[in-house]
Amino acid sequence: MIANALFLRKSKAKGFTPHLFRGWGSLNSQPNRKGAGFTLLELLIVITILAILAVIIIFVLNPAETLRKSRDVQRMSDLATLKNAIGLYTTVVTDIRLDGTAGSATNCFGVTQSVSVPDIWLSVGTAPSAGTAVTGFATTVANTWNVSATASAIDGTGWIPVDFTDISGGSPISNLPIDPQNTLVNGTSTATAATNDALMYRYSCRTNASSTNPSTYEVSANLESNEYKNSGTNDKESKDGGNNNNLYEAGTDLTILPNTDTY
Ligand SMILES: [Ca+2]
Ligand SMILES: [Ca+2]
Ligand SMILES: [Ca+2]
Repeated sequence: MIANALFLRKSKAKGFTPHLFRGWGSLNSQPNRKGAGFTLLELLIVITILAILAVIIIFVLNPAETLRKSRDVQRMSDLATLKNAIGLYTTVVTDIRLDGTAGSATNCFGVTQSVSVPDIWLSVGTAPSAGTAVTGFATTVANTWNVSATASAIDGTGWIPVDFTDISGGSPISNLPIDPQNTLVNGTSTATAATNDALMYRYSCRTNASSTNPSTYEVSANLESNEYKNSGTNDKESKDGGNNNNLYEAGTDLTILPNTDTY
């Protein structure tokens, strides 16, 4: 009763209507607790503060962006791994076959990027069903997408047609890295036309008329985080020395894969 009376007095002093809170006094009405309990108002304040803190934590940590960033870090690491592996392959192997065939890599892009049927290899399992003509190409590239059912294989049957088992001493990698999302359909990219939005890896090489064993290639990935993508706070896509500001490019010639959005 004493606690109830104190509560009512407090409530009056703070401008509350006492009869509305008469029942609530039972929360701290046990005589032995001597004010150790909480009023409903105090509980509401604590719950509100916790809710605000939760919103702030979610906003600051931004779990979706954190996941995008970790996938981007994986992509940059994967491309570095591929660059090292292909670099070792072209250094050690005499009969270099960057397009999977012997000779001058005629399935690759031409010297001037103007061959009619250049090949692009993709890490996804299903190729786009139609291509779109792009600047520098004589025709559409609809029938030049290459995908593999055994994408991770390193013996030339994977999504990159290089046979890493040809390296004396063994392949430096046991699997070809695949994009963490590895999907063609994303943003403006559709199952019928690939754009830079597709979260997949791309690879191609360049035919070299003066060499039977051309060794220039490019591999690229689409970065998606607000930190690493084009114009991001730590932009990696437009600052890689390549010709496509919306993809992260690596390799020995970053002008092989087109700089257009749809190709
Ligand atoms: Ca780039
Ligand atoms: Ca991008
Ligand atoms: Ca490029």
